[in-house]
Amino acid sequence: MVKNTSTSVVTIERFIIEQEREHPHATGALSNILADLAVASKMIANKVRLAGLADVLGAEGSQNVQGETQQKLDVISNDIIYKAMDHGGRLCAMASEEMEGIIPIPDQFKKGNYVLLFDPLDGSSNIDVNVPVGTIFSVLRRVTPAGGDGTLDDLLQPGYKQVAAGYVVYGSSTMFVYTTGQGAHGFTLDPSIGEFLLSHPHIRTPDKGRYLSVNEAYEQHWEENVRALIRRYRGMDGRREAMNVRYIGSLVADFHRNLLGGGLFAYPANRKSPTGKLRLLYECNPLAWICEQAGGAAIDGQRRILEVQPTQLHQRSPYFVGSKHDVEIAAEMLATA
Ligand code: P6P
Repeated sequence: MVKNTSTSVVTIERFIIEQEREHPHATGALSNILADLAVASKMIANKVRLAGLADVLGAEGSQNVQGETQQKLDVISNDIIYKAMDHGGRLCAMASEEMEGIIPIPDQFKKGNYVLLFDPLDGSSNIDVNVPVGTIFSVLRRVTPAGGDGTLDDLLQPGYKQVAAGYVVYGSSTMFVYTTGQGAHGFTLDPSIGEFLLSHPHIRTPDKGRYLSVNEAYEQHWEENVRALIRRYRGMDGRREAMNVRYIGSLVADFHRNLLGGGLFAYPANRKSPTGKLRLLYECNPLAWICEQAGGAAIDGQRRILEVQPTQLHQRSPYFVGSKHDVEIAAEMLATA
């Protein structure tokens, strides 16, 4: 785990600009997208912090496209990101877990050359019990001609096409972790000054995991090769020392702990979710890229998840992400039919 040992105070805005300088042809648009997302996440952090007090608890009552009851903070977080990103002139379209179709940029605003996909508040079912939740985002360059509205073609791109990816974990502290392909870097919010400060530069995830994050309640619904894999991670076949099982049921929290401490997060397909539960475009892909940038790996069971060509906005995928050695074990054991 990398801690920032330098005494210099580096804000996320300054870090983004310094990284931009490494790309002489950069226009600054991507930097602005990241800076705007940092502002939106501070606003969401405020809402999450006050969840118990500001009567935003409890379900909104409506259902989202996933058929899940929307928590009030889901809706609020979605609106915060939309309003922070719709007018900057850098995006030509957006997509959110909370909204069925493509989210167009309002007519009165300039259309930019990027698209943003996001899960505004993942793990929201944990909100009422004060378990850490998170925001996840993915940025792609548009593939359709500049100037017009973005289309599904701009959104349905494989994960290796991402130009930026990140997450925010609203936990004991609020952390913003992102990559633009120049390593994965973590920033911790100092609420006394309202700034994200560099705290985890160049995150490296241990090659071999300490933690196993999987919901074993589904064991009866897994394929036999998945059951054998989980038994191996738990040291039950003598081929690997046992990993500690840590499963919060909040993807960003489980992923973040494993990224820093080393671990394997698995959400296999099961008879209830035959293509897995997690969404490829705005959950699996952004976290996979961050993990790879930190030296880890991510597969869907058969191939590198960033190579999967999406066909639907909200498509799901089986997911195995984390320490390289442990993802390699999954690839080996799941290759067998
Ligand atoms: P299960 C939360 O609803 C979520 O999307 C992820 O944050 C989390 O990892 C997963 O679902 C938990 O799913 O089926 O284990 O409760």
